Amino acid sequence: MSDIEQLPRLHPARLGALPPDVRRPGYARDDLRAGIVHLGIGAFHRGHQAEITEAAIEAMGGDGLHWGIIGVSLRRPDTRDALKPQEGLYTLALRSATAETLQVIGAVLGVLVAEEDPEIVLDRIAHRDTHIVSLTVTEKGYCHDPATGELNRADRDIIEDLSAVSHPVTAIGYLALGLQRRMQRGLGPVTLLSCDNLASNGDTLRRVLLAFCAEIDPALHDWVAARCTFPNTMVDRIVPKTTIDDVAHVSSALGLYDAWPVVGEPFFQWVIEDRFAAGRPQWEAGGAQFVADARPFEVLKHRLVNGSQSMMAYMGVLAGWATTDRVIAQPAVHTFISDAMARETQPTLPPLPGLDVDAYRASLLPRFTNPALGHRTRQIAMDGSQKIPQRLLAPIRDRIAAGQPFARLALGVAAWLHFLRGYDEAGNAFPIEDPLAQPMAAVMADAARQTEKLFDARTREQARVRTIAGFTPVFGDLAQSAVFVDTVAAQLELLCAHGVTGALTRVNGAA
Ligand code: CS2
Repeated sequence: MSDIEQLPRLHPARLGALPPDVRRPGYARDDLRAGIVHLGIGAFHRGHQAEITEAAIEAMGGDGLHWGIIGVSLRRPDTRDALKPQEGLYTLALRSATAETLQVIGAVLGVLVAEEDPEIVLDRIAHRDTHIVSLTVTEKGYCHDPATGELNRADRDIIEDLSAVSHPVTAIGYLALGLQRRMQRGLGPVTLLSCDNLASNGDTLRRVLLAFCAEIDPALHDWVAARCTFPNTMVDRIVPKTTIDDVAHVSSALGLYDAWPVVGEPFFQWVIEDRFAAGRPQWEAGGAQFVADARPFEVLKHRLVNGSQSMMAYMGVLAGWATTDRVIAQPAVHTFISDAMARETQPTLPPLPGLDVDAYRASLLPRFTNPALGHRTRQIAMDGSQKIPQRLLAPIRDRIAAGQPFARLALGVAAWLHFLRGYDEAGNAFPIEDPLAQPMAAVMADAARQTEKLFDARTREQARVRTIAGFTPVFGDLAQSAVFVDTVAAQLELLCAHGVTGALTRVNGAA
């Protein structure tokens, strides 16, 4: 047992022992009841929505006390195991380069592990006090086809959930059965609130859930379609995976052992369409913005924030830069990301009335530079098949449609393809963590076979990219676009010949 673990455990009875500068729940937590069920209680939810819910609970006085959160982990028990002895309490550490604030959050009342006890999760969704079911299950948790946003009926877990629907394995299966139970109990509808980085996340959730419901119970399909709402949301805060060092640092600052704090940046944004079927917390008290249409904000964020992060991640993994602050500290990357955002991505954005997009864009580089976060490139690089379509391919399509160049965004795509080989520039191998890793590996192997006899580098890379882009679940019809194939192939050729730094220097020097 480490010294830290010997400290008294963070617990509601010990809140009085916290140092005075650590914020703590400013409401009668004993009276807090659950009104929200959250599927996928990872670091992001605890570092984002839960903090804002805490602010709403405080601001709403007695009315806030029915907006506590029951978190659900679909499979892993680790969050429940860490938070149970703490009765749900955990610390949020917000770090900039020069300062850190600590806040003990009380909004999460408990965590359920679906795999251990599916019934209790379904009952909670079907509880009369539940008004919102929110989700951060990552992009792949929607079991959709990334190129079209439709339910992926070939997904193994979806096939399983459709054939044996009493013990689901997917979030979609849990939602469908939980809502079916609500309908059967004669309870009212809920709001289904997606907080993942998917294009039109609410619309996508609605589409896949309704497709699933139609298969198992047409009456349920009609009930959900008519009564539940699915607001689109844009969520933003960088919340890396918590490390052992974070646990030690936060616990010693508290003087109490917190087994699983969360670390994030001070920046926060949450833009939500105000369409709630059964009420909502006053999240504006914590800084959330309510709008009629959140989709332009999603496009802004996925393309500028996440697109830049993904490009930095693949280049970083290839070149051996472990965290994003190290990547962006390379002058060639700094120039590249600034130019990619300003010259290629920003012109593709939809109108955003009232938003100063230049200022928004300028605010991103300091966020990426934050050295206190240690945001790992390997973490961001995961699940590229689910991320690249909305982050890089969507703006590329817009550039192609407008007849505009996109060499920088193409270098981002080429870096992903290069990363998919599974080894870095120093020859170190790494695993590809991606739900489509297997079919993509097959496509890559196919491309390698088809091109092994092509000795002209450009012809070879073109043939390679054309074959890989034929993988329609990710690329849609982009293999048909000669300019897409040629531009990505040219960048892949640069990466193969000159490595990340060499390719960046050449692209930075181009018009
Ligand atoms: C990151 C995001 O891991 C990733 O894919 O790009 O988690 C990113 O940090 C957040 O979306 C920022 O809001």
